[in-house]
Amino acid sequence: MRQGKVIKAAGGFFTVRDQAGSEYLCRARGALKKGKRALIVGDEVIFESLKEATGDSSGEGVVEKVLPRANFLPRPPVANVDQVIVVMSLKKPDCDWQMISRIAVMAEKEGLPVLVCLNKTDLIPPAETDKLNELIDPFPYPVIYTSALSGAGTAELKSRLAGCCSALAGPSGVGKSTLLNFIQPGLSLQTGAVSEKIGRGKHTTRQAALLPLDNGGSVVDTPGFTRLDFQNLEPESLAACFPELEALRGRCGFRDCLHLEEPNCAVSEELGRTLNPIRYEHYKYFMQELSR
Ligand SMILES: Nc1nc2c(ncn2[C@@H]2O[C@H](COP(=O)(O)OP(=O)(O)OP(=O)(O)O)[C@@H](O)[C@H]2O)c(=O)[nH]1
Ligand SMILES: [Mg+2]
Ligand SMILES: [Zn+2]
Repeated sequence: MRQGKVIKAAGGFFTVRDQAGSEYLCRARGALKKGKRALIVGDEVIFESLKEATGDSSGEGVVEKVLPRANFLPRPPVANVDQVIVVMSLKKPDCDWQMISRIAVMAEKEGLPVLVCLNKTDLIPPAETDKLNELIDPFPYPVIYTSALSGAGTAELKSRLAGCCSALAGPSGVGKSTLLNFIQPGLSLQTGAVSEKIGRGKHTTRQAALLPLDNGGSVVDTPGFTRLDFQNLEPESLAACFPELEALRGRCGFRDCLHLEEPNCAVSEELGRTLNPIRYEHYKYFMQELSR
């Protein structure tokens, strides 16, 4: 038996990479194939290589067991990452600020650090930079600006990927795969033009794949989405996924304050100070969505 990591899952087959870097195309035992307990990218598994006897290290295998997940991102399903990088383009498609909060909530729920990457800076006239800084300022997360066209900011992005496993998440067409190709040309990931008519990506990346990087890190390139619904999130848990609201814990009149319209809610004091109105709007919007 060997231990390895699922780096790709497609059509009932799982590519598993062992500690030595050899890859095995595996099938999985019954319950691990489909449904709730299905294997996903990032899973640590115990598998058996069918080619071991012949001394061929790369070949087919069978996954026997999945080890407990340290964390789990539902959309697309990815397990055991160390950080989430929210990728947005500034133009083509336009930046979806609320989507940044949405993805961040998913990450916070799993206790994962968030980094925001604003891509396609080459499409923004320098005069608009100040306005951009203002728009991103409400988010309590580190931000890097990149252009996969000019390469600006990509060295910093690469250094942020070193030594850990990151998941890239963001809408289709924002440049996730293009950025990774710039950082490590050998990856040769497929990229696709953004539709001129609707200004959206065309869902070029179809499956999540875990890619080893030459700086000791690894990254999961994921398919972009147009919608992202919360899963397994209770309204009472939402405030804990907004660091600036979590910081108010214990300061409201009610211990289980939902920070909506309760009397003696600390939000009334902090709104416009430590709590940015835009982020609070996102919170209230998500709250409504979760209460439906
Ligand atoms: N001008 C400009 N275009 C970029 C940049 N990054 C990516 N693009 C273009 O944006 C389009 C979409 O890029 P992809 O890398 O396929 O986007 P993606 O986020 O991987 O999209 P999905 O795989 O569909 O989720 C391609 O035509 C890229 O050439 C950038 O920094 N500047
Ligand atoms: Mg892609
Ligand atoms: Zn409150």
